[in-house]
Amino acid sequence: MYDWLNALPKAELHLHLEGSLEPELLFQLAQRNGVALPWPDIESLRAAYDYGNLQEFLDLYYRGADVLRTEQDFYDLTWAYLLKCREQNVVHTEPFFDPQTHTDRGVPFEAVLNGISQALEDGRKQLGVSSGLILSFLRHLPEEQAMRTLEAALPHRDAFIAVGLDSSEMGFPPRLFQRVFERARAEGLPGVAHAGEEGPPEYIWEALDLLKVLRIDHGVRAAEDPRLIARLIDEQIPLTVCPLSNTRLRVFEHMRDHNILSLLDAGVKVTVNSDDPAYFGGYVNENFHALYEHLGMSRAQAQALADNSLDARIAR
Ligand code: ES4
Ligand code: ZN
Repeated sequence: MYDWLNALPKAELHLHLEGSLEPELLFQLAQRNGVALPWPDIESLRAAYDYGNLQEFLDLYYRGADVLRTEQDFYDLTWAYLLKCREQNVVHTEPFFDPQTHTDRGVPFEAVLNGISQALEDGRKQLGVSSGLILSFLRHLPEEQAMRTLEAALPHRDAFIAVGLDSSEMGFPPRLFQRVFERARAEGLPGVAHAGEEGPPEYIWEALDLLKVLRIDHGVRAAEDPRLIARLIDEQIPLTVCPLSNTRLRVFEHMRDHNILSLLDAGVKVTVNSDDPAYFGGYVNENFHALYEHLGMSRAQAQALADNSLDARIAR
């Protein structure tokens, strides 16, 4: 079964490039850039990968991203992830990056974008992995700063397939970002948004009705609202679900409690994704393995999840 799952062609639609920064590369870049780290070695960094909630993870994720300084760093980060894609039969990927995490530290927007874009281009040519990049706004910062980020990105409009919304969810509802998503849409950039990971179903309604997103990232708390579930099924709105992320961040206490297969069987267009694989203990295939191991996922269910991922692509 594991070999069969690994061989399934699949797309990854919910992956933060900064969250694919493995400890080995993190330490290598820290040394290359002369950045002092709060962890004496790789083992003590790994020991810190123990989170009680989303915010505890984000604090570590932003700390780790501080080693990314040059265009070459962003190239190396993206290339390492694309090698994983090839290894795991991820034939298509639509990764996020968070420009504000870098520009707020003084790294030029173009250094970030050029490093990532060059790696994605080389991935298409040399690895056969197709891709489309999603520019994600940090929701814990004001909408004006997201708008400024969009303005900085628009001269490179063709480098993107969509805009996204991530970071701390509670207290930062989608309605706060209506204008920036509207502006992006006017430029031909559709939206996706994290919603219903830690936040209530209401945030998913807002992402759909106010931001007019094409997909919901996570969305697992939709299960609390039968009317919302009916709409997701009726409109076949994809949910990019991240099982290992959800258990690591205590959205579900144990994998056997996860609702992804119930949602699938109910007719919701759910997909399997890794979110921040370096921080959550696995890439896409390890997420599929966990569903087999703890939820008894069948081959037919795995095939449907993989088919959904290819079907829910924005870039074609
Ligand atoms: C994230 Cl798991 C998750 N949720 C929200 N924002 C994020 N950024 C990176 N990983
Ligand atoms: Zn995410």
